[in-house]
Amino acid sequence: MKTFIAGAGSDLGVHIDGAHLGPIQLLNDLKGFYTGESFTLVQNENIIKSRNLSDRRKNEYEIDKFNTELYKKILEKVQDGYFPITIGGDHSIAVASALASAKVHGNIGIIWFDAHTDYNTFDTTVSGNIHGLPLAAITGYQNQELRYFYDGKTIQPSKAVVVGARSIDDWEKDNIRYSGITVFTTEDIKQKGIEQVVEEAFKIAGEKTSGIHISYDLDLIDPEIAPGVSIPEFDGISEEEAMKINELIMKHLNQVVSYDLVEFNPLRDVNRKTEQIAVNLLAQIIRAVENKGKITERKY
Ligand SMILES: [Mn+2]
Repeated sequence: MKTFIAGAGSDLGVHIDGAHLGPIQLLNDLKGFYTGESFTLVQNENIIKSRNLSDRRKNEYEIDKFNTELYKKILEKVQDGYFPITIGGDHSIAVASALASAKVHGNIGIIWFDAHTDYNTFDTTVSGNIHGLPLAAITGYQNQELRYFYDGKTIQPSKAVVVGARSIDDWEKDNIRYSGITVFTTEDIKQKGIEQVVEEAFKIAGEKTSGIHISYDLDLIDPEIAPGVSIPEFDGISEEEAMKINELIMKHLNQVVSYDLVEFNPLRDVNRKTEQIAVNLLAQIIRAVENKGKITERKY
């Protein structure tokens, strides 16, 4: 199957700088490996960014403008039958990628691999960082300001699953309860094992849906192993578990219709540790998608 790679170079969703440099770095690393036909890079340039901690709606209009452009580019390619792989950028860019997929594939589910649930609203956010709001926007729970560009159906909360959460704000917990999304914490992963948790996530997101969007935030992984993210959280999953998740995603590739890898921040990385993991994850997915439906395996 044909892949379309969208670099989404924006860090407008977080007061810490650097995630906007993630995609250009990763696209560069993937050069020579990536043999697909199509890619784009949307870069946010010439923007005066708000980093003001008391600003409750940091860069709201700029993010909307960025995502409108990104959405159009991804949508066009999904309509042409491509499988989009979107490289962030902070997690706010997933509003564009997930909804482009929902627009074309209809009633899809979503699995959100993340240390955070990203389920705040403009009323509940403590930081005013919009990268903490996208999953609520995607599942139609308030935040319509983040999807003005979208005229399709949002993803049903009952088909949305978060895996790996370990930092959830108090008011955000109320949003989660009211909405009905499913959350598996790192505690659940410790108890049940990563494989069982991910299989349950696929069951929920895949039940009576026409596909699944995967959104993979690198802060899911422990910051000792992957420090190159803007908001690290202690006690994350191991590298083996991170790779296991990718393996399970590839196992379910007949259901998966789109994939994001977000929040790589090169300015925060140490000895390119996070970059290496990100490249490995992306390379595996690209190869698996491109081989999907092929009889002979291409050798790289
Ligand atoms: Mn996130």
